[in-house]
Parts: sequence; C-alpha cells; structure tokens
Amino acid sequence: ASGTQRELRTRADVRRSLPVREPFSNKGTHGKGLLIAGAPTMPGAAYFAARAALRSGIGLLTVSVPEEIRPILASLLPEVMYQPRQSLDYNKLSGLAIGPGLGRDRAQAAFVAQALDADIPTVIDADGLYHLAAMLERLAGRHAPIVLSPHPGEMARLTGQSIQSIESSRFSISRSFARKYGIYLVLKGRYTLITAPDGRQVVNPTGNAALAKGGSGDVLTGILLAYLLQHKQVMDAVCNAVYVHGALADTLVQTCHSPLDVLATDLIEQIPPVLHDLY
Ligand code: NPW
Ligand code: AMP
Ligand code: MG
Repeated sequence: ASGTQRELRTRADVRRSLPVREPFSNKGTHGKGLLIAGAPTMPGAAYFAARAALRSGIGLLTVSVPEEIRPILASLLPEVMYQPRQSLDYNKLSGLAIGPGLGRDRAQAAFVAQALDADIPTVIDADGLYHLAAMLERLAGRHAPIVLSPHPGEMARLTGQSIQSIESSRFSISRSFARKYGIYLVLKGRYTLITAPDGRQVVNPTGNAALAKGGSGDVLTGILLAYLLQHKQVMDAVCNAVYVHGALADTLVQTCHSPLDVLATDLIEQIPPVLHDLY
C-alpha cells in the first residue's frame, strides 16, 4: 500500500548512485561545508566528523570548535579552515552539520536554532539532537533538506518515548516522525533504518557490532555531510553514507581486525579502500 514502501539498500544501488567527479569540476563544485562540533571535553568528536567528511569528498570544510581546542584540531587536520562560534557566516555555504561533541550547555542551543534559520542542507546529530528536542517546532517551514541521525537513546528523547518502545516499533515511529517534521531520519543501530519525509523507508544491511564504540556515530555525521553536498538525490546521499559507514566496519572485521579492536580512526582510514572498491 502507498506509504508503506520498504526497501533493502544493495551494493548495486550504491554503485549506481555514488557521485561522479566531473573532470572540469573544482573544490567549490563538491560542496562548501560547515561543521559545528566539539567541546573542550570532546575534541575527538569534531575530529572524527571533520576527517570523515574530508575523506568522503567534501570540497571545502570549515570547522567551528571552541577556541580552546582549535589548536588541537588545527594540528590534526591542516586541511580544514576555522570559524569562531560567535561569528559564524552561513553565506556561501552549501550545507552544514551540527552536534558531534557539541555539549549540552544552554549556550549551544542557540547555534542549533541559528543553523536551522540558515535553511541550507543540514545534518543534526548527537548533542545537536539534544538541543533540537526542545525546539522541534522550528523544523517547520524550512525548504532545504534536514537529516537527523539519532541512535535509539536520542530518538527516545526526540519523541518522548522509551528506548524500548523505539526499538520495538522502529518502522512506524520513524515514519510518523519523518512525515510530521518533514525530515530525513536515520535511526541508527543494527540494520539502520532510513526514512524520507514522504515515508519511504530503506533498511541498511551493512555494519556490525565493531561499531558499538564511542566515535562511530561521529564518523557517520561527517560522511553524511560530505555526501549530502555531492549527491543529486538526498535519499541516495543518506542511504549511501550509512551503507559505506557500515561497510567500513565490515571490511575491517573481514580483513585485519576483530570486532573488539576497531577504532573510529580505523573506520576513517578504511574509507579510501572501501570507496576504491565501490568505484
Ligand atoms: P545505555 O547507555 O546503553 O543504557 P547520549 P552519547 C542510549 C559525543 N561523543 N541502543 C544509552 O543507553 C557525542 O558526539 C564524543 C539503545 C544512553 O541512555 C555526543 O555529543 C566522543 N540505546 C556526546 O558524546 C566519543 C542506546 O542512549 C544514551 C543506543 C554524547 O553522546 C563518544 C546515550 O546517549 C561520543 O560519540 C543503542 N544503540 N545507543 C569523543 N571522543 O569526543 C545509545 N543508547 O547520552 O546521547 O550519549 O551517544 O555518548
Ligand atoms: P553513535 O551511538 O552515535 O556513536 O552511533 C553508533 C553507530 O554504530 C551507528 O552508526 C550504529 O548504527 C552503529 N552500531 C552500533 N552498534 C551496532 C551494532 N551492534 N551493529 C551494527 N551497527 C552498530
Ligand atoms: Mg553519536
């Protein structure tokens, strides 16, 4: 019946829809992204998301982290540019991601509101979702696509339901939420479920429990941002990001790792061989 369409993402779907680099393209063609992430207690989350975005083809990346941790990020990631939180410039951006390691202090909520007002393609994850939960009404009236990538704990907070009920009704809760707010929803976990604003749903087959470790989700946020800026169809961008992210862990476990020892940094360094295989 209409509105209950469900699909399994296949490798062929991904190969057919990954972005093609035009020979005469330039860095601007591949997306000018802004990442608002990181706190003094969580510089790593900003690093994971930023490096994953760079490895996923984003043309230009500006990161906004608190001044205290900017030197750490600058030494780890010379490829990115910086903007202070207090004077963010949303002009000339093709998209943004907000949330990994952002922190939950009240001051950060204003940046989530500001990001929504910019009305450009946006990924909201982690602590960005924490602040969004208190301003869901601000999702209305936007034109540019919004991607939310909650784990079940974050989805519970967004909906006011228990983690248990989220897990037992993943399809129906995702669909009503995505439709109600007009957003793309990535409900993470084993067999991550992606739902479009029209209710279309795609189940992702890749990924394994090696991903059950701090930092994995922050890597996904970076891939989501990079893909959102490079795909023609938002649903392809989101599904391909989730597929590739899971494939990173699958390949590591099949080749040179156990399910115990995969780090977020290992996932990022696995992007080149996994993409090389897909292209
Ligand atoms: P539990 O613990 O299993 O009982 P939070 P967070 C639940 C940053 N990070 N299925 C969980 O339940 C992030 O980017 C920084 C079911 C608990 O209730 C964020 O900004 C790192 N339940 C910030 O930390 C590395 C699940 O959700 C709650 C679930 C906080 O993010 C780590 C936990 O969620 C981290 O990425 C599942 N699959 N997953 C760094 N190095 O800088 C989670 N829950 O309180 O939002 O905490 O996800 O750690
Ligand atoms: P986060 O909780 O934000 O760090 O995100 C965790 C990431 O790891 C998400 O992409 C989840 O889908 C993935 N993940 C966590 N546990 C598992 C699991 N047992 N099997 C497959 N994927 C998982
Ligand atoms: Mg997370």
